[in-house]
Amino acid sequence: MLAKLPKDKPEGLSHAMQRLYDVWPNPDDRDNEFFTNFKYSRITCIGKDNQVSRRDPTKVILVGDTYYVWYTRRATPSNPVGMERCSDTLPAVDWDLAEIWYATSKDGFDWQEQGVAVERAPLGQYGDRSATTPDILVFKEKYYLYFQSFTGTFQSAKGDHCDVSMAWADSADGPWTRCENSILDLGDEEQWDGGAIHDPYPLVYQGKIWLFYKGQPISKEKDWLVRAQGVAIADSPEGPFVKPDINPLLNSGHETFLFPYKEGIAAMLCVDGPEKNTIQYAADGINFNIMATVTCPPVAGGPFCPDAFTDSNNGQGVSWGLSHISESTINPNDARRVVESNSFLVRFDCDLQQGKKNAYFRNPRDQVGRYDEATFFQPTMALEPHMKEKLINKV
Ligand code: AAL
Repeated sequence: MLAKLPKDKPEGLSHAMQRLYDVWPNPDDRDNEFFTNFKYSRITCIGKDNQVSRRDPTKVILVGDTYYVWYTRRATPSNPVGMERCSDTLPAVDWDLAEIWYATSKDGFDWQEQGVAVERAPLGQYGDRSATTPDILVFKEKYYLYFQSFTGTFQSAKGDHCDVSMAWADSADGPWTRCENSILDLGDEEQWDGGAIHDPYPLVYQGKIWLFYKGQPISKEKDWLVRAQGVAIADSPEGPFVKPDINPLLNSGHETFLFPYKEGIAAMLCVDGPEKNTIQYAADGINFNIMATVTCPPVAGGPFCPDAFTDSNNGQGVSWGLSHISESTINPNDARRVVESNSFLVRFDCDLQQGKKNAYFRNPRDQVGRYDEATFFQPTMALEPHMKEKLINKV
């Protein structure tokens, strides 16, 4: 075959060569508008902090000349102790016994923590255990925070079970009024979202509010779909939210961030599933296709996305946002696994905008240099001594 690819797909190509026509927008990442490297920066005030965990930032929004972000904040006397040992004061998981706080910034690097936005409800009431994993909607000059609402104690039998609730305010600085119930119902017992609904993520699209979310089934058995995401659509922020029959829309990902792009919606998938670390695009907001694979994507990214709510039908994309990094410790109940013990917020920059592209983010070869010695031998990558022993002795 000639090196210059014919415009129309020739017959008799290998599968790999067919994919250059059928799947990938361009044979070179540098010419693929959906490809980007991600660069990270430390931020002030809401960055690394050994006493306080901050995670799962919302989209960043601009109000006047000030950026706003909301996030899960936990300040407890100990690190998470697991669902079996948690108490009224000891958190089960990193997002337990948490509240939603917010911070502001003039430049996206230097942040000031402003205080609590949504507190936990008083003991005994709906939402008394934890308010976590928020995301923001601005709609008809009002502000809406959608978040995970936990009531009662964590129980290992129920797992990471919560409702999706909402709070609203006339100003980004609050005060926030919280709903006293869930605004998005779990699916039926056998549905893909029958066990839990996490990571609510609102956008305004095609004249309606599209609330994307991650679902989880009741069972984790092999033939159940354990990681998928879908959407629920409403005319107004209070709902009712209606789930289209075609759900789920993504078969992979965790804490996925999405953004209007051109006439459709793009999604950055990380962490879980066969299509992790991909950027996908759906021209109709529903049927997503893989457009690029990326390295080190932001975890739980909250992009600055000026047209998230403008329904412009010509989304401009994303060039920066906040995400989180979680410290991991070995799970006391299972040495093969790690648990997130403390998280902190960082800034990411990237090149996912329409128009002029920035060469600084576009060379995939730059990623090679990222994987230095420290990467390969960090605690969660290095082979542990007990495992080395087992491999040598073939046990
Ligand atoms: C995150 C999110 C949700 C989960 C927990 C906190 O990764 O998917 O928010 O409930 O972990």
